[in-house]
Amino acid sequence: MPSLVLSLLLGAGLVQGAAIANARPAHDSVTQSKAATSTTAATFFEGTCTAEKVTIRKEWRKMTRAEKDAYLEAEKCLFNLPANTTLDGVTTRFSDLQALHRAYQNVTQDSQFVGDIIHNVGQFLPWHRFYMHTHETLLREQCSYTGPMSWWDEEADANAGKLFQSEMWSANSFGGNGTGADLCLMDGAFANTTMHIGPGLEDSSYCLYRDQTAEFVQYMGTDKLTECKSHNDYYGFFNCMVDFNTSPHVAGHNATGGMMSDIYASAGDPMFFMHHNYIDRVWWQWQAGNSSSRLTDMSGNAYNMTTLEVNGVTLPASELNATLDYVLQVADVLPDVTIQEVMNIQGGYLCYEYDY
Ligand SMILES: [Cu+2]
Repeated sequence: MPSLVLSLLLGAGLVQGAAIANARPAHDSVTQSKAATSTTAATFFEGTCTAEKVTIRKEWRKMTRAEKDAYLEAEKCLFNLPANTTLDGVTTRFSDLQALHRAYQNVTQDSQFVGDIIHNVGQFLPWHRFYMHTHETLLREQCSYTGPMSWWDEEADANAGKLFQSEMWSANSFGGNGTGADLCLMDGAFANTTMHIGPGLEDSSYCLYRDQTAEFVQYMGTDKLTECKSHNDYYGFFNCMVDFNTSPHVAGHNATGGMMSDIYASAGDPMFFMHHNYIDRVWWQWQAGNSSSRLTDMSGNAYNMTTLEVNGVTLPASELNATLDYVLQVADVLPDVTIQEVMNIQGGYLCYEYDY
């Protein structure tokens, strides 16, 4: 299999998706081998995942005060542990996560620049499911977190017409909108946090910032989700849900705004993980809606074909599609897995359920 070297070479590479602050030369460099209705009423236990072992991911508002505090403390613990990757710009264990999400948007494989291999590609949803699991694993193993993982019910907040008035943004949760000229986050558990990854592909010291933007809320409510879930095939669902600028995935990023709208640096805002667990839940709801086909339904390009074309990259046809045996990586923070291993959130490698 080809080796991946996250690029030092990108000048003004192609970027897609959410707004990008800039496209300066990358600093990340790592070498690794590419080895090889209610959802929740239904269970799909397999292998080592059993009813006794399954963990429940709870919507933030369903968490007790003690659970919320423990979750926020564990996240802050990751901000206070030393980095454990060699990705450039890392300063803390949390920044390892942020940096690896960026690194996979800037990939050189066998000396060929292939760019972003985690967005606008078929493996988007499985990779981000694996990435959410990676975050959970760090909270539990490095910060002794024993409580539930959590998610943000964006659909409910959008339907209620008060996305930015919800408890998510309160001073004893994730804090609210940015304030001042730099839109720095000044309240909540992550107030006054200095970031070191980004903006964009740059590394500098700047505040964790937000810029809540109401125009995107229209893509986050039940109408849009119903449209996306009406697709019978993964590709249609994925495009509607994740890929288009009118998608709930992009809307959640851009409604939160600030760092969350910077595709490279976005994982620096702890809301990223609440948002992507929500997106993961919607994918799971869709999968569970027709499990006989959708637990194995994977498709789409494995690479951004425009990036390959612009850079004159040629790859074997066998590598161009996202298939169940495609290998997902998180810069060795956890061992690689295949897409197949994360298709079922109760398939043994993963073992969780959403509370509703
Ligand atoms: Cu992402």
